[in-house]
Amino acid sequence: MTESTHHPSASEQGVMYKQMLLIRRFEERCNYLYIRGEIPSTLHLYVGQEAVAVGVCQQLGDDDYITSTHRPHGHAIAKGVSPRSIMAELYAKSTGCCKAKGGSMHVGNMDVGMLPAIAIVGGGIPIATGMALAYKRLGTGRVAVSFFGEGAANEGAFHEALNMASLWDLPVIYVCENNLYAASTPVAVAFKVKDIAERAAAYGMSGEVVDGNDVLAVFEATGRAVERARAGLGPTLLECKTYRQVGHSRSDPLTYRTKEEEAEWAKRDPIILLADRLLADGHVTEATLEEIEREVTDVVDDAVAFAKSSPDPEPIETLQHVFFGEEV
Ligand SMILES: Cc1ncc(C[n+]2csc(CCOP(=O)(O)OP(=O)(O)O)c2C)c(N)n1
Repeated sequence: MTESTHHPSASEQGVMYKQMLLIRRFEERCNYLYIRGEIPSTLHLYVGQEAVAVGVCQQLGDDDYITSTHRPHGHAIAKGVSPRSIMAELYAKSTGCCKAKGGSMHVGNMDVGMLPAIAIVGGGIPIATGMALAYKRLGTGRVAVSFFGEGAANEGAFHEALNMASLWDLPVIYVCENNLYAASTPVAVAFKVKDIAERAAAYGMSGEVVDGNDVLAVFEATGRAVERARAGLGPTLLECKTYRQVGHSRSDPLTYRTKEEEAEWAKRDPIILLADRLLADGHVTEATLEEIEREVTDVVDDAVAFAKSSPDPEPIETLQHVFFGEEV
């Protein structure tokens, strides 16, 4: 098969810009609300990694399922889970996407192809592999995608799943978001290989290193992987090199990395990179970008208003939508 690369059109690039900005503004608001004590529990923010979720999900349909991690807000928004339902979930309201039973680390919506996120590091990898096995056996033409951090690539489940997927030519894409730290552990002390994508060779599958801060590069690499998967040519390991611009979760003093490193990565902010490119290519004007900013702010305001005005779950709901064997 000759692989073709689909370069995103100006309008596709505009859509991806808006989505990345929505994820960023949504999470900035979450952080603010969290610090004010309005939303409970903890948050793992995706700030800086938006190009990965958006570039990948832009290549998928509602029937192509993704698995996600403890850092799932970006994946959820990119896959089409409504910001209202995510915010309501963070507020633990009954209108939340998991009816207040999941919280930040479990957001998702099966209707748009996102299994509620799994906070066990590496936990989504074998599940996506199983979904891909089902897709293949049913002859659906669908593709499964698993997002995970580089820390998960050192879990046993990663190796077992990739070997099986490759053996059986399963239509699955493993998206490793290498943000250089697994909580406070730098990649240099956890990996002997330079690129995690090299591990694809060990299982006889395609592997590719991608600039994870360049949404167009992520989009194009995913397009090639989706094409291979749908053609029955098996799985791909995409390693997206990126950077988490904020702490791992709440109260992370960030003592394990330098301010200089943070400043270097800030220059390669994925949203600014795309804005600069759109302006340089004449696809947008400053006024268009300001308009998108206003639209995104409206969506976030609306999500917060919806969440705040939604009802708390009734006590009986504790027993609903869970498996007891009997409908309550
Ligand atoms: C099996 C398992 N071990 C440990 C943890 C605790 N934990 C939560 S996030 C995290 C770091 C994960 O790093 P990585 O996979 O690189 O993802 P990132 O946080 O960088 O997005 C750890 C160790 C967990 N949730 N699950």
